[in-house]
This record gives sequence, C-alpha cells and structure tokens, in this order.
Amino acid sequence: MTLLPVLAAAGLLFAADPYADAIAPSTTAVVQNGANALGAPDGEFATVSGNANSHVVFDLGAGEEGTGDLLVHFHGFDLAVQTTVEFLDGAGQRVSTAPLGMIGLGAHTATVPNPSAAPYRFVRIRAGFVLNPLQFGVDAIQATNSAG
Ligand SMILES: [Ca+2]
Ligand SMILES: [Ca+2]
Repeated sequence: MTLLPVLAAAGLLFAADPYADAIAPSTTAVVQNGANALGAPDGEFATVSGNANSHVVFDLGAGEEGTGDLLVHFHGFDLAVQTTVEFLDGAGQRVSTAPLGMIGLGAHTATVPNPSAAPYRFVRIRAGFVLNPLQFGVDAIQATNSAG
C-alpha cells in the first residue's frame, strides 16, 4: 500500500472510484436492499421496482463524476427490460440520454453508450416505454471514465 501515494502523485490513479456511492433522494421507484447496488460488483444486488413513471437515481459521489460509457451490472428477473438512462451533472441537469436494454435472466453486465463527453454525477434509470414497468436488480453502477 505504500506505493499508492506515489502513484497518486504521479497521476496514475483515478482520484475517485467509478462506482455509485448512494441512491439519490430523488428516486421514486421502490428500491430494496439498496446498499447492494453501491460500490464494486460483488454478486449482491438491490431490487428496483416501480411503474412506468418511476425512476431510480444513482449518485456516483461528490467530486467523483464519471465520463464516457456506463456499465450496469444488473440481475434480470424478466427476459428483457427496456429502460432509458439519463446522465445528470452535479446540479441535476441532464447532459445526455441513452437507451439501456437489460437482456437476460440472472447476472449480466450491460454497456450504455454515452453520447456525451460531459462529466456526470448522477445516473437516472427510467422505464423505456409508457406501459413498461421497472423490475430489475442492480449489483453495481460503474463509469468507465473512457472519455476526455
Ligand atoms: Ca463513487
Ligand atoms: Ca453489489
């Protein structure tokens, strides 16, 4: 561990971890075992459920904004759940939107192609269709920090 300060000083470490730290209070969906969606993937997942007007908002952390594509480590209960991901900045303003199809039962990782290089702190996942309820598990939310 003594190498870490040296690596950080050399700019070789990310200043912050790329995972969600919290579920934001603006979440309207029902989230059970929410802590399981935070931090690095570990096989333990939170369950998100709600109607087509509900959404869940993940907070990557203050000063831990992500960039680039997003990885959603999910646990599918339905064969396919179509959702929309909105990337929000630290002020809650939307910087981009992308579709997220969570395909397959059980544990999978989906890549959400983020069309913007703007940093984002919050990730809002909402139902992709008017009549499509939200029902999925989340193991972890991870920014790839691939842009910029
Ligand atoms: Ca974080
Ligand atoms: Ca987890």
